[in-house]
Amino acid sequence: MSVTSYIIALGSNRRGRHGGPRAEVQAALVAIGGVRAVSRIHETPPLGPSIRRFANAVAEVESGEAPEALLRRLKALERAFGRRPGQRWGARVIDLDIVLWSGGCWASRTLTVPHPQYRARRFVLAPLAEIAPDWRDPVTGRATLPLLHAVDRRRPCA
Ligand code: A4P
Ligand code: MG
Repeated sequence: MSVTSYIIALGSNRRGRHGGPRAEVQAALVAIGGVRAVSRIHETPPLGPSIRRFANAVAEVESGEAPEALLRRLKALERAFGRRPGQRWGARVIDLDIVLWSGGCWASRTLTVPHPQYRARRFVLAPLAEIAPDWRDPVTGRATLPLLHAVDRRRPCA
């Protein structure tokens, strides 16, 4: 199979066996492997009901896996890091979402790429702008930087 590029968003707002949220994100980057580029780790205010702040980062990963195979591996990694199924949007040791891939769009029962919410999320777009400012959303045709600016215009104080 040919090599494919994926953009993966990492988030943590709970201590795990590697340490605090930053250490969990760093350990997850090592575990995922194939990292070609990685953003800084951003400390972000929680969106949704969680109280704890998040560590968020975005990585470009090279992989020969098809999207569903990568999702299965990421879910297995989340479990290995100690993430337990529970309240949606609850505090989590690690959350690994597939944001974009070089193949364009993917839609199945278990996986939608691009991630349906990434266009509205500053905690994804700001780190993404560091490593892939020109990557175009295949659905809207808009690149990362204009998407980030649009979010900032809507919430000038966030
Ligand atoms: N799924 C479908 N498409 C995808 C995709 N592109 N990537 C399915 C990953 N998974 C995808 O996700 C639930 C199911 O979505 C998966 O089993 C998969 O089949 P999950 O990760 O198990 O559950 P979740 O994370 O609780 O739900 P969700 O909808 O992924 O939540 P989000 O969107 O990840 O939001 N605030 C800050 N500051 N930073 C954060 O990182 N994260 C969240 C969680 C809320 N607030 C936050 C942050
Ligand atoms: Mg998720």
